[in-house]
Amino acid sequence: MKRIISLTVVLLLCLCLVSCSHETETEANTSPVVVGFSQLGAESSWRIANTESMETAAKEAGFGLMMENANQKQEKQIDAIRSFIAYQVDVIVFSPIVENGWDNVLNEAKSAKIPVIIMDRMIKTDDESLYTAYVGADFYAEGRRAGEYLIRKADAMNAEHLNIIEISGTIDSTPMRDRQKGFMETISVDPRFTIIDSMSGDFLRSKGEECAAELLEKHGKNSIDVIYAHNDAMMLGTLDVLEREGIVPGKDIILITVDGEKEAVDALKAGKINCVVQCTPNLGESVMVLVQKIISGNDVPKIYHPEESMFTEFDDVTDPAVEGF
Ligand code: GYE
Repeated sequence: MKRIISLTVVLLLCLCLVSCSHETETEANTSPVVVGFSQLGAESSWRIANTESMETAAKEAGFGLMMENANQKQEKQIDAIRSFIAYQVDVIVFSPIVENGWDNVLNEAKSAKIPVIIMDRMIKTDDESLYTAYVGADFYAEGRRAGEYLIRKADAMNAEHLNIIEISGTIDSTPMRDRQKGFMETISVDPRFTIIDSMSGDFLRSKGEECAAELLEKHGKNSIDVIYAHNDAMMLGTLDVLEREGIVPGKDIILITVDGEKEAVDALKAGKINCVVQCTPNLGESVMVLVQKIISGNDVPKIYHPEESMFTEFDDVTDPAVEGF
């Protein structure tokens, strides 16, 4: 009998220990790391996928995510960052809509000792201490890839001369500047190419459509050989215009775009788009790995570019690897 009683006591003690340690665990979990995230908007499928990637990665890492969407307004992003500072989040992450105008608010974050990760687009500043790390694509390399595809295409067609229209992204944003620079620098060494016009479609499908309609009207379809759009959304808007006008996309006019969303990759497979330069929106996991390292006091690389490539009409587009997000 005695033995049974002492066994029961031991068992009860074990149970208590297990539940006690469980309690301390849950207690620790009640104050998770909080990441303040200022997203710039919801202008494209890329952006929506990027937001989802941040939400999923934060959840998987067990971090709280305070997210504010700025609807394409820099002032709203600045307000959001200020609110994260007031809340004393552990780390601030933001995707800057344009490159200039961040020094003041980032100095405030620095004074509050809150580390900042810049995600996707970059800022222009003379003070690199204003951010801990940057995670985002090499947009210059993307622009170069678009140019390299065009040179290959011109060779394959034995083209003597090609007139190009550019539909660019948001003025003064990093992807706009660098996709333009990379493309121009690559083709400018080749006398077969002339950029006859460039217009900003703000990365929006509706504006891309407007630009395409206006440029087509202005130049006439026979003097446009190539359209280079800085993202898929604007290219998909352009496709709508071309098809309405009875122009055969991908044949009458060569179409080059950037991002790699499913609708654009499907259009490449259907022969309507000639080249899709990839830009991954799935940056969330890399960002959360950095957050973890930063709060644990570890060093992190200042710049991280994900690996990217492109899909073109010269590839085997039936390969399952040719897939959009
Ligand atoms: O290409 C575009 C989005 O900054 C890389 O923004 C991002 C760009 C992307 O609106 O679709």
